[in-house]
Amino acid sequence: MSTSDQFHKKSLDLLYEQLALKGKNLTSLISEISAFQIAVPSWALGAGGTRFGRFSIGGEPRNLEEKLEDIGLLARLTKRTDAVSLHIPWDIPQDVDAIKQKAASFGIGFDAMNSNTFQDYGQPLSYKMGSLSNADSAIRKQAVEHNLQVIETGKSLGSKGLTVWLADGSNFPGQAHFRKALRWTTESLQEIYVGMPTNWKLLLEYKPYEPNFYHTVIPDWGTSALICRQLGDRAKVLVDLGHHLPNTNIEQIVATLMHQDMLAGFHFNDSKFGDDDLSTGSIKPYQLFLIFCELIGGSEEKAQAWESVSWMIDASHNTKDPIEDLIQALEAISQAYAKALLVDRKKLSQCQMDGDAVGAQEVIQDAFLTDVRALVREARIQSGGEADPLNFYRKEKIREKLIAKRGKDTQASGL
Ligand SMILES: [Mn+2]
Repeated sequence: MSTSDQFHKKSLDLLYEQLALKGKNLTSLISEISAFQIAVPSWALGAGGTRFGRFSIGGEPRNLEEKLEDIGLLARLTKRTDAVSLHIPWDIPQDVDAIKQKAASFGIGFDAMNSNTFQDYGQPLSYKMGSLSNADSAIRKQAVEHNLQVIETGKSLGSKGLTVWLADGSNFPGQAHFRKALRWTTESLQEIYVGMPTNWKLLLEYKPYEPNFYHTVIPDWGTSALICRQLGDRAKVLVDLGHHLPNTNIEQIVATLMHQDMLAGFHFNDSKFGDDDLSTGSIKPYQLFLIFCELIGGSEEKAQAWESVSWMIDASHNTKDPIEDLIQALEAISQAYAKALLVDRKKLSQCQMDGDAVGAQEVIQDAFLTDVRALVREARIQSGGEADPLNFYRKEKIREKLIAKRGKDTQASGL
């Protein structure tokens, strides 16, 4: 037995005994961790960039088929992802049946579709001054039709959702009419909403700034929720962790949205200052854990069903190998989830009722400070994944093999 296998066995035995003393069942924890799957977007497999430049990592997937191969590899190593979220027009499937077959061969399904009206990509009219909120009705119509086309593509693939993130906004005071922009956006989204099949949901994302730096049409969860209310029950708010101003209480937003059955899903990433697209859990693991505490609480207390929430990683890998970064992100998400599962919710509830702030903090931090790495690793092993995916990836020299096969200067579609 290797040293790392021995270490794992000892850690797991210890954890098993400790959790048994706390009345926790290791088997059910492992099955809950194993069942939690997170989608990977089609734009996450290439080196990301900033507006200042982009540095290729070599061996990047050259087409959708190769992106699926990379996600298939991730799925095989980690057993924590079973779906791809496609971005249109970056990844339009040329042969739908072949793409479906390829994805199925890796056990990969199709999560929510992503439309793109934040850049010009060969369409007749420019989105420079906005898309769904544009003052020109012909541009709004074009943007609506793009979204309807994305829905059609998604239907053929078996997707069940449309994610809309709008870059619309303005850079200078006076440039845009706030109320008109909001009304036009809502009207455009209404046209898109009625074009969705009845078993689909619309995930409406928000972002406080960037690429516009004075005003964003949908800057926060409240504005997104207001619009969703006007659309219908199948429109819900999408929370992207990086799309908040520093120190925003995101766990409270999650609780509030679940209270209204309005949480569509999550985009996982992390940030220090703003939308930095850093690896999930790399900056604020405690925040991630607290978010999972609210998610589990909201689901257990029947505010909103766990199954109704979509999960996806949405990060940019400017300096890391994207596959390594995704392995780390999936691990961090599983750890946060596992820790949140350890919270003694009965005790916490009692502390809350008693006004025992000290006791409540002890309960929360007892779970957070538990080392759950062996638990997450064991869940992965039992699911048939690699014990240590990152180590396996490096030892097998997978990036080097991808460079040999695809070339050193390949560039995946995306930003
Ligand atoms: Mn996002």
